[in-house]
Formats: sequence, structure tokens, C-alpha cells
Amino acid sequence: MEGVIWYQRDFEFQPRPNMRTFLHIGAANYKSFIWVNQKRICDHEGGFTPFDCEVTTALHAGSNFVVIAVDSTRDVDGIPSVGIDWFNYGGLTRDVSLVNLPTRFIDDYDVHLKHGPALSPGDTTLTGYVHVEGAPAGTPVSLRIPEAGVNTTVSTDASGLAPFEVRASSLTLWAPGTPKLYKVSLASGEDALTDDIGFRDIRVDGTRILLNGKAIFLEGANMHAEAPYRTGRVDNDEDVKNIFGFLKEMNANFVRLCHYPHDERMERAADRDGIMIWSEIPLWQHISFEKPAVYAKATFMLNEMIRRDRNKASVILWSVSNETPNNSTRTEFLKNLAKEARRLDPTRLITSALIGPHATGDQMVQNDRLADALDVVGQNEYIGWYEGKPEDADTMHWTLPQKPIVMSEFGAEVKQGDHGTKNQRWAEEQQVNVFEHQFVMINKIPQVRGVAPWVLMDFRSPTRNIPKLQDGFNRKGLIAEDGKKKQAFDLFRKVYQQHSVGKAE
Ligand code: GCB
Repeated sequence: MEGVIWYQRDFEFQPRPNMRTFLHIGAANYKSFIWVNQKRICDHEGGFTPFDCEVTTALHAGSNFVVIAVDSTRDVDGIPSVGIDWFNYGGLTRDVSLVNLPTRFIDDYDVHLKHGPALSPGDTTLTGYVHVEGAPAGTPVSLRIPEAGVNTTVSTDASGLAPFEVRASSLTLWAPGTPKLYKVSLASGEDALTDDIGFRDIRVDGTRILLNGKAIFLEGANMHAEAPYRTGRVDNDEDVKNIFGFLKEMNANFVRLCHYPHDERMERAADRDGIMIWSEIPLWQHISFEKPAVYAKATFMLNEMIRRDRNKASVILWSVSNETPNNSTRTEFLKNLAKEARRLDPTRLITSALIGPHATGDQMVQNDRLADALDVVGQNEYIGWYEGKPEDADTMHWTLPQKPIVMSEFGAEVKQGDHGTKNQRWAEEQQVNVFEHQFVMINKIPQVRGVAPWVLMDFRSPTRNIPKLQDGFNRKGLIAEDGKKKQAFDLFRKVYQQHSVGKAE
């Protein structure tokens, strides 16, 4: 069922002088319409990013009520568009809260390790900005990071922006083995907040990915925001703990959060646990690339995603899209979007998951010009499942851009507990076989810097309806939706433990 869900809530409220109040919506899929005390307050489009509606003047002392209508009907000009391979969970899918703030308040900030043309070892310069909404020029803003010896005051310009650059006494840089987070305190006038932030440097050098100057290899998995054990959207600490339990057991250092921004708890947990993240806007396969209004939506979603997570050290990659058709209209659209992502955040790597080419004999030539606009190229391919036989991978010769490549999707489908021979489709043994041949192929591509099988866990998808085999789930998971592991999970656990696939250099 898709359509409009209506929500209504009565609440008591006591306004105080010099206070502004906002309704914060963690995520609402897909279009939201909000009224407070019968007054239309705001609309929002986009199912996976947070937004705030100011309700200060709509509220009064005593009893108030809010009405939210959320329409999950798919729209050909939406992002995503009408065709998706996941369950379209509608309505309010994340937390909603009423937030009281002083009239001048900190609404945005960015605190990161300075990202110069090169990382000079031992450089501890932190830079970024604090934005104080409603502040006149010259408003003081204090920035304190006690553990790093930072205690400074800067002031806002006429737009409320206070850029800063400051030297920390010393820093332990954030990395999977050392997920060090610092308490960062910001204050301006009546407003003050604290955040836990890690500092690290991520960049590419030729075909290598460097984290804090050291070449790394991403050993990860893809995942949808499908809650383990219960299905539904991941939206609480327990779900997140279960997922990170799987990732750690698998010895992963990386996760691609598909195909849209997930609950912020995921980034928080990744920051704490030292797991690197690929974060993506829901620009999946076919959308209306020819329409300027759709481009505007894409930039809006990109903005909201980056704004929420720009202080999360775990996020190393912003992805602008997944498996889009290779034609000039789309290439122009996505090249511009990649440029926009880089403008919004020049400290991270920009990527996209490409699909195609199909094999010609034993040759696969990736000629998608979108790659020119990316720092890291994601390559999806399903040799042994949608295309050819598992062993075709052994002799497949790839021509890929001279950039770091992440093999961002590969896999095969099976229901947990179904066994057979290694060449029998829909058997756990065949899923393992597909991966083993993929590893042979991947180890021959010199510029591969990461792998992420499709997919960590089976997830609901109404298009997957083969009785007994799928029953409404995409079953390419290494783990079933009830938490039971397939044989392939163990394969990845060992491969990542021994680092036997891929190399950092
Ligand atoms: C893909 C898509 C992913 C699908 C998957 C599949 O290439 O990126 O969203 O779910 O294949 O299972 O077909």
C-alpha cells in the first residue's frame, strides 16, 4: 500500500520570550505537508533526510496540535523515481521532535582537519565554520576542544558565518583501528552544544585511497536500512547495534549505506566503532534526468545529506547515484551534481556506482564518461548471477579507469538453508561459488581498492516474488532477515580476516 498517512498529536506548550521553536523531522517518506493549529507550516520532498519547520508564530500557550500528512506515492519525477528494488516504507520513518532554541542559535557547523593539497605529517590544523542564525556581524562564537588544547573565540560576518582555523596541540587521527572522537563544544550567546567529532584525512593518490596518508583497502558490504529480526526501517539503537555486530563479526572496515541516507545513528555508531561509510542520495537507476526541477531536487537532497553528516569522520564517500543509464543527458546531470558535491564538501571523495558494460567475450570495457567526474569509481556487476557463469569471472579482462575502483556490488541470490551443488542456482553453495570466482577476478584488477558484496542482509522488495525462494525479499544477503547466516557470510569473515582479496597499494 502506498499513499497518504495522516498523523495528529496534541501537546502542551508554554512559549518563553526570546525563544524560537522548530519541528524537527528525522525523515518522512516521501512528500510531507505540515500544519500546526490549522496553519500550513511547511512542505518537504525527499524521503531520507531530516528537515526543520519553524513553528514559533503558530504556537500559543496551552494546548496545540500538529497534523502531518506524508505521501509515499511514487512519482516519475521523484528521486527515486517509480522503479525501485526495495520496500517503499512510507510515513514518518524516523524520530520527530520539538526543538526550542534562543533567537540566535547555531544551526550549522563544520570542524575538520585542514584539507590542503597534501597532508603534512603532524599537522594538527583544524578548520571549518560555525553559522549562527540571526546573528549580526561581530557576534562572538567560542570553540573548545579541551583534549586537543583548543580554546578560541571567533566572530561572525554579516551572514552569521564564523570561519575559523586553529592549531590543536596534538591529535590522534580517526581511523578504523583508532576511532578517536573529541568532545567539541560550541557556544554563542545563549546557545551552546557539544558534539563528538573525529579528525582524519581522506584523499586519492593515483589509483590509491589514502586515509591519513596511508593506503587503505575497503573490506565491506552493502546494506539497506532494513531492520534485522523484525523487518521495518532501522530506527533505533538496538537495530544499529545488531547491524554493527554483524559488520564486526565479518571483520569489515567499510559499509555502503544503500541507496539513500540511513538513520543518523548509523553514522554515530560507525564513528565510534571505526567503520568507514559510503553515503548515497536515492538517485537510483532511471530518473527524469532531462528535467531541471529534478536536478534541483537532487542538489537539495545532496545538501541535506551533507549538512547532516559533514562532521562524521566515518563518512569518506559521497555517492551521487547508483546504476544510471549511460547517456549524455544523464552524464551532464551527474557531472554537475558531482561538482556540486565537491563544492559543498571539498574534504571527501565523490563516487557513484556504475553498471555495465556487458561482456564481449572475455572483455569488459568501462567507458562511462561519468567516471571522469568521480574521485573513486564504484563498479557494480553480477557475473555468475544476471550474466554468464560464476567461472566466467576467472578469465574476464576488465578495462577500467585509472582511478581507485570499489567493486560496489556483486553477488547471487539464495534463501538461507537451501543447499545444493555449487553450480545450482538458488543454493547456498552456488552463492559461495559466485563469490570465490569474483575474488579471482578482483585480485587481477590492479586498481581495485575496495569490495562490497550485494548485500549484507536480505531485504524486503515487493518485486521479488518467486514463491518459496523469495516471497517478497531480495535474497542476495549474506544473512537472512531473521539473522541466520548463510555460508557466504563465513567466507567473507575469513577473507577479511586474512586480507586475501585486494590490496591497498
Ligand atoms: C543492483 C542494484 C540493487 C539491486 C540489485 C539486485 O544492481 O543496484 O539496488 O537490488 O542489483 O539484487 O538486483
